[in-house]
Amino acid sequence: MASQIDGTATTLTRNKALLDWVRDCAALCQPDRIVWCDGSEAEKERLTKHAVDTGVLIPLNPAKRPGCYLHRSNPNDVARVEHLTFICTKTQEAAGPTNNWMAPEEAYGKLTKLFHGSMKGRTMYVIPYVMGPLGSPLSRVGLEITDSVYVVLNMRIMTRMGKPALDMLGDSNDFNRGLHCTGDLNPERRYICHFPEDNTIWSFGSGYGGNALLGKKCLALRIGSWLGKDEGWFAEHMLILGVESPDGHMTYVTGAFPSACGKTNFAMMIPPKRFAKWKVWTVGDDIAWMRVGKDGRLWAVNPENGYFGVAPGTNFGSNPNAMKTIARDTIFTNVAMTKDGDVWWEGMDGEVPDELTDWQGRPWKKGSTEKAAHPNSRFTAPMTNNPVLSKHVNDPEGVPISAIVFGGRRATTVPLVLQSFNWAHGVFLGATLGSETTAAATGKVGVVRRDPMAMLPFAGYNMGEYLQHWLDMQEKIPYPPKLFQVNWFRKGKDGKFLWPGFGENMRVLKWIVDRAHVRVGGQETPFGWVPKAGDLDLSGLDIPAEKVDEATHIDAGEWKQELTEEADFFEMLGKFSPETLQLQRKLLLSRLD
Ligand code: GTP
Ligand code: SPV
Ligand code: MN
Repeated sequence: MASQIDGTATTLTRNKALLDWVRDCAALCQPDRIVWCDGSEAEKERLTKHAVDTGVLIPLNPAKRPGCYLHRSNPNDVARVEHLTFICTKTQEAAGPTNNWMAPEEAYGKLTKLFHGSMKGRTMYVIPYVMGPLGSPLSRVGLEITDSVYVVLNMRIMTRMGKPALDMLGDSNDFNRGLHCTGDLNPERRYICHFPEDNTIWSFGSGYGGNALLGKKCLALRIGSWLGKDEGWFAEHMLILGVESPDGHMTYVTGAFPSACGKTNFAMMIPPKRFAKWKVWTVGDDIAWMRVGKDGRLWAVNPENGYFGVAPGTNFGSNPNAMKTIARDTIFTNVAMTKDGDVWWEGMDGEVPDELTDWQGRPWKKGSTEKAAHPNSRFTAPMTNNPVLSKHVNDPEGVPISAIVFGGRRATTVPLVLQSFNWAHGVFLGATLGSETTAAATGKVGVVRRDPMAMLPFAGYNMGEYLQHWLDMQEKIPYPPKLFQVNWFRKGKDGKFLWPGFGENMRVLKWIVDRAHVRVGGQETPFGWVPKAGDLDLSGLDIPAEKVDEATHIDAGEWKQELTEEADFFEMLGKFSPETLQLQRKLLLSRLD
């Protein structure tokens, strides 16, 4: 078998460390075949045909969705598994109280047994990829070994995959070693293990999204955040957008919202009529890597190359740019299929079809109490399909950030928008972010939990140290972005959202941009700056003024309860819980009293 490795590989790379590692993985997993991925069109065609022939992908109607395919996961494998995700550091303290921890020897031992012989009868694909624009000082090379052709085809969309990655790596040993095997999809034998001290990821027993596409949450966030702490930068669960004002001036904003809480939608937003001369451009929809530029501002790149976006709720009203993005060359996962071979999900435009094939391949009839598409069904689409893709998305330096927005999904308490008084107070707003859980991870949906900076499932080290890193970065950023908090998800007594959201979020974004450039006043409250009466442009907005009042209302009673929960969270963080943030909480409490 060794000759086979060398035979295929040497045309692509002579990197000894890489060849040795691939040989070791092959000896462990014992695949029948090894395929090195070069990222070419011919390879895509070949692998797509193979995926169709083996039932991994179902071709969709080429007249309706050219180049599009449907994939159905095993029904037990449809979301991230936070309880099976581990940070494997020498000490448990390094992983901290919010991560599952396993000692590296134990994790390597356990998973070695699982990987042993796990690819017998299967093909082992070797995927070289880059996270980040080619030539960017932030970019990183990863290698993912997988037995899943679905993973290969997704990684091809989500990363800069193939030859450019090997060219960037050269003969360097500095690459992330990602080993993935689908196994038998038994949740009892499912582990997503990160070894940040070894720049290594081992993932076994899931074929789904964030568990299996190792460049995304595993490398770009968990390993990335670890590197960011050591090297003085940020790896964050953030969208990146550019807002162009009528005079052509661009302002770049990042936003941290937890999973399935609106990043993709905000990043692709189309401003309403009132803001017809404004334009929003997408740089990224899920992950931002940010570092201090020579000019003293914070600069962000999107490490990804495509979108792995939530399907349900996406329609031509809520997110027309996403609908255009997924019109072609897209892989759909766990959505429903129409009779004529198109896709469907809850919240799509138009009439609900009478009959569908549901996400599990079963016949489905209108009026059924079960959902036709899985609530965490997704599309994987190349970013180049996005009609509002920023022209700076491949810039090695990235874009300069003027504002950072933290936003959770909160039915109560948290107002539409707040600006922090200063950096430490803004870090406090981000650190205390609460949000209702969603279908993006297995477990109960709709439970409010603390999700600091939307990074609870993704910080690859001690959460207290992570928050301290945010505080410490202040002195490294001479011209820091302004920090904000938003909530699109507050509900009225009728249980309906008070704020129309989606494109209408432009009204809030405009205030944020104006504040970031110190062009508009604000009203000081104990919680932070809020828009002065009349400063939030509501003209042409077709909802009763009382609803906006309710969405922006701050109730001292509700906040006292909130602050108690925040105290519990800071206490849970233990000895690394930053003193500064606890002081911020006490200051707020004293302002309230
Ligand atoms: P991940 O890919 O999981 O990280 O999610 P995301 O943060 O990119 O979330 P996304 O934009 O895909 O939105 C998730 C869900 O929230 C979808 O069902 C949207 O329709 C809904 N949503 C997004 N923005 C808004 C909004 O402004 N208001 C309301 N009410 N719903 C929204
Ligand atoms: C998320 O859950 O935040 C996602 C989807 O963006 S996944 O890639 O599965 O993590
Ligand atoms: Mn995400």
